[in-house]
Amino acid sequence: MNKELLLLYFIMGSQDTEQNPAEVLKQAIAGGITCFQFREKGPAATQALQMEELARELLSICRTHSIPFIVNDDVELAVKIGADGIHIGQGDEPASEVKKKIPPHMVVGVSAKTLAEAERAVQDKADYIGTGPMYATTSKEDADDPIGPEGIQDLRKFGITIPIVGIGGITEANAARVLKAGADGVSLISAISRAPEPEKAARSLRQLIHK
Ligand code: TZP
Ligand code: MG
Repeated sequence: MNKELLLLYFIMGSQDTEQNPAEVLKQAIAGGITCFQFREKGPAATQALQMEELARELLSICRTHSIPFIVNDDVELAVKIGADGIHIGQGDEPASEVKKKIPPHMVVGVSAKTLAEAERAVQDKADYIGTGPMYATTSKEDADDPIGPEGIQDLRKFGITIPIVGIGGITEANAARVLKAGADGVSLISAISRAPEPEKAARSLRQLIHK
């Protein structure tokens, strides 16, 4: 995956907005996001059938605008709908196993926080790593304590060269710091999904981190 596509990586599920997710996604794209992850999680998330329907709707919006569409966790769903990638965490199957179940062109992203986790992801040929939480977040129920941009700096210092995105509590106020620490992009939920005007929020972020 071209790492430029990770620059402004928007993540959302129906639990992350009071608005219509399709509308929020369209606005986020108009504002300049470069990648999208469908992450349907938690008690407010939709159930299986509805989830596939929503995934297909959001995928089709992404396709129209040539924005990569990544599915969180659900390998089966990602393959079924023909997503561009899958993002997995440490609690999921390792990337090396996931790779056996997906077409070769499909991107695999892995959440990795420690050096050992990142090294394993590299060994498993992950396409990128998501590291965090950078800052405190309310969008993930079981989020660990924040590690700050220093967490990315450390991974770089110890030789992790594959693309990294920072995640967790990223806003206009701190996005530049995350990039400066060595990230190729910022991934975020609420700064766009819960903004009164998602398009405006995405545009400001994009201008701020313009490369
Ligand atoms: N993984 C680590 S923090 C987080 C995820 C999915 C939530 C990020 O959401 P927000 O609203 O950008 O803090
Ligand atoms: Mg997961």
